[in-house]
Amino acid sequence: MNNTPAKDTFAGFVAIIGKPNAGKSTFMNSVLNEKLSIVTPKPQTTRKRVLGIYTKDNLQIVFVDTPGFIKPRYALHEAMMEYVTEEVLSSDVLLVMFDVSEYSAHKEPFHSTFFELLGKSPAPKILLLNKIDLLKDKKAMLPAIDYFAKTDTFSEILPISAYQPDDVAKAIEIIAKYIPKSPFYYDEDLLSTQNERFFVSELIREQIFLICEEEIPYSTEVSIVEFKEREKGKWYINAEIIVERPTQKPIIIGKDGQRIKQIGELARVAIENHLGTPVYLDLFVKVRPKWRQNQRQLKSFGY
Ligand SMILES: Nc1nc2c(ncn2[C@@H]2O[C@H](COP(=O)(O)OP(=O)(O)OP(=O)(O)O)[C@@H](O)[C@H]2O)c(=O)[nH]1
Ligand SMILES: [Mg+2]
Repeated sequence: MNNTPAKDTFAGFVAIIGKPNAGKSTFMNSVLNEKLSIVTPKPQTTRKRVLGIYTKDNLQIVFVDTPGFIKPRYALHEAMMEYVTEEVLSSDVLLVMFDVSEYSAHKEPFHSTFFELLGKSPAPKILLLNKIDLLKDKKAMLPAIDYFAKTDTFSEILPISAYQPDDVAKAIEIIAKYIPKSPFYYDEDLLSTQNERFFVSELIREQIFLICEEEIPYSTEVSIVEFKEREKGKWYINAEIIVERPTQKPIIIGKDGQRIKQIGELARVAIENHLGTPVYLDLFVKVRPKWRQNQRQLKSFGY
């Protein structure tokens, strides 16, 4: 019989919250050194919760990447904000991400409703002032630090660049101090909980965000219709790109089908990298009028 006492383990859920485009998904990917959440320069890229499970020695931090905090304009936004609220109310630690390069003394960094939501959680709150690499003069972050310190909301305030491994390591060290004693929630080899269909649809949506302009990325959803793993030869994936209006369909398709071809080629490469196998990707564009405002439709897309 083994008489050595079991080592104490520490485990907890850490919600990554903040405004759109602050670098929440970038940070989580940096922590896990893996592309789990899609990242684009456009706001409102993330729409669902994405888990990133960091396990090292006797510590497991379950990061939950969330959509950026916004005032809802559609049922889609309401579903997105429901994820944020649920994570704020249930997480062990709240990691608030703010793009410090956009701080201005003349503008409130967060809408008051964001602080109201934070106030509903007893969890310790850690503020990451992200994108310090964009500051020409590092002193420029002092007014932001001062402002947030005066809110009396945060246990820690740490300036970082989500691109810098040293900064990310420092952030993990600080977060770890607040993780409670608990058994692990997940197998130590597991990185995330979403299925492959989810990652594939996200990688297609990422290309639409990167390639299409204006309202198109926001009016678009991706739905996997067929996902066939094959022992031999390429896997077959058939996906629908859903748009809101008939006029948006030719925009996605492009002249002589050039745009959808480009989306398909770039997404296929990303999907092959992710799955580690060659893939045949078939894309079709479908119109679902006002899907962003339709609860049933949203449900069918997994919201
Ligand atoms: N210069 C710089 N850019 C960054 C940094 N972190 C993230 N970015 C960029 O900021 C943009 C937004 O990053 P995301 O990680 O998608 O931001 P997000 O907070 O997840 O955004 P939403 O999903 O829309 O809420 C991308 O173009 C990133 O490459 C950083 O530390 N420095
Ligand atoms: Mg994101």
